[in-house]
Amino acid sequence: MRRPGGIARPAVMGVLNVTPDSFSDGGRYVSVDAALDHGRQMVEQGADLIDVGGESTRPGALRVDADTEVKRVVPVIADLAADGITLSVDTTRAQVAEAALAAGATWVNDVSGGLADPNMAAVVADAGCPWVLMHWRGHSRDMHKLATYGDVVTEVRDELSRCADAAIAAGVDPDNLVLDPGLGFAKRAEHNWQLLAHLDVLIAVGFPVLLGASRKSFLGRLLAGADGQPRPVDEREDATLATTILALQAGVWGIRVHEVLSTVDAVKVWQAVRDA
Ligand code: PMM
Repeated sequence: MRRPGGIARPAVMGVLNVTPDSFSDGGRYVSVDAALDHGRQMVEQGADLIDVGGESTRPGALRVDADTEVKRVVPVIADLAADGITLSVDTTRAQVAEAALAAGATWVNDVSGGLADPNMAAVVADAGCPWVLMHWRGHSRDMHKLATYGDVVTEVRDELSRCADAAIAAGVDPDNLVLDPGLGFAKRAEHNWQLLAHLDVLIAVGFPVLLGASRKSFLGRLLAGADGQPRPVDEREDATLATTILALQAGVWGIRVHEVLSTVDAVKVWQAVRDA
């Protein structure tokens, strides 16, 4: 089993969005101090790495410029890295990745799978760092209309495999690659459920797989009340945990979550059963 960045399965990646508008934690950690406190708290709770993002990728979100993204993430990364915390930068831009790596991040989490910025592969290859390639078909503003599939499971697998091939051709060490099916990105609810049901198909490609289902809208819709309104974002934690257990059981390497404490508890239960 590969251990990207030395992190063994099951890995827990804690989400730290330093944005005013992310769908689940947007606006909560905009000040550097609040972000630092939350990042440190997630590490105390057992997160293996913290994923710092400065651009919202919520469906329909408008883009911010690269300088704004750098200004949001770099101070947070620099301070948390000084504490010895393992950090990934959640960005699709090579310029932001470069600044984040210089500030102390040691992972790049690219929701575009390397497709958004032709310079990203070279930055990652030069840094020799792990790179999460997430399945993506276009920026948030347009992604809803890109959610058309014949067989979502094999199409996501094949499109991600091409991203991995391109990364390797650009000089990235295969041992540094992690694949992520990108739940909610150019996917309708039924696509997310199908991907969750067939994680084995993506895992069979041979790279560690990361899954991000935490608090996403397909869970909110599943749990809608009698009035048809989706369950609010901060009341989707139990459903998120259910996806975590299913993903671990399917064999993923890691999970990307907002709520670290309950995730680590669930991981411990899963491990105890596995080892019994
Ligand atoms: N989801 C979001 C952002 N970044 N990165 C990866 N690798 N996988 C994901 O599923 C993913 C991601 C969605 O927004 P959030 O940061 O508010 O969860």
